[in-house]
Amino acid sequence: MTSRQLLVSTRNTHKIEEIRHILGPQFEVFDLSIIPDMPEVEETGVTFEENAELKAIAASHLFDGWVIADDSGLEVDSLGGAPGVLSARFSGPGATDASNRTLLLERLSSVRGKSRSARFRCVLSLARSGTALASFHGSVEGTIINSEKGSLGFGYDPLFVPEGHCETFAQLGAVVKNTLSHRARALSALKQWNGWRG
Ligand code: ITT
Repeated sequence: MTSRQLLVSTRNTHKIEEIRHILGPQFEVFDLSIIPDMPEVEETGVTFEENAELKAIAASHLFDGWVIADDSGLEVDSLGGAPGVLSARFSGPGATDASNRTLLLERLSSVRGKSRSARFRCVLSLARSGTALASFHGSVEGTIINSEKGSLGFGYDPLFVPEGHCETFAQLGAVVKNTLSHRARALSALKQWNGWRG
């Protein structure tokens, strides 16, 4: 079986690791380390879909083949859907995963029980030669707990307990996360895309 080459327009090493794991041997996955000179794409969109398209189209001008970009984040119901598209930059300039988690816990310090409901969302945009061809969505519902648990994964994983489980993504680890995550669901839709058959 020959694998299909796919460039992922990201410099986030955690995302790439998960995408490789989820897609398996059907795809040979590259990241932006193969285009070191590509300028940073400004994420000026107001939706995950817009930002995913911006990142996918930018890389597809510089790579002759299939390109996807992943725009993803956490929506917390009691915060009106924040941090949302700003998930990576939630705590401002110089934000890190750790500073973002600290701010999230601060914002939720007086919020109890069911009101701590949240979901991760992922939108993948598929592009080729400067044109966006399709987008694929995935989400996973869950709850934000009140202190960090676990050391696996990245981003908000130590605070997010997916529905149907008692542990965070950072405790459950890659094998469980990659079967039910927002990213796994969006990638499953990408794998089933009709256009691969053409
Ligand atoms: P690229 O744009 O280069 O892909 P990025 O980290 O800036 O990398 P996004 O703009 O899509 O990516 O922001 C995603 C943020 O949402 C990420 O930095 C995490 O804070 C959070 N996030 C997304 N998926 C996550 C996951 O599976 N687990 C934990 N946090 C996640």
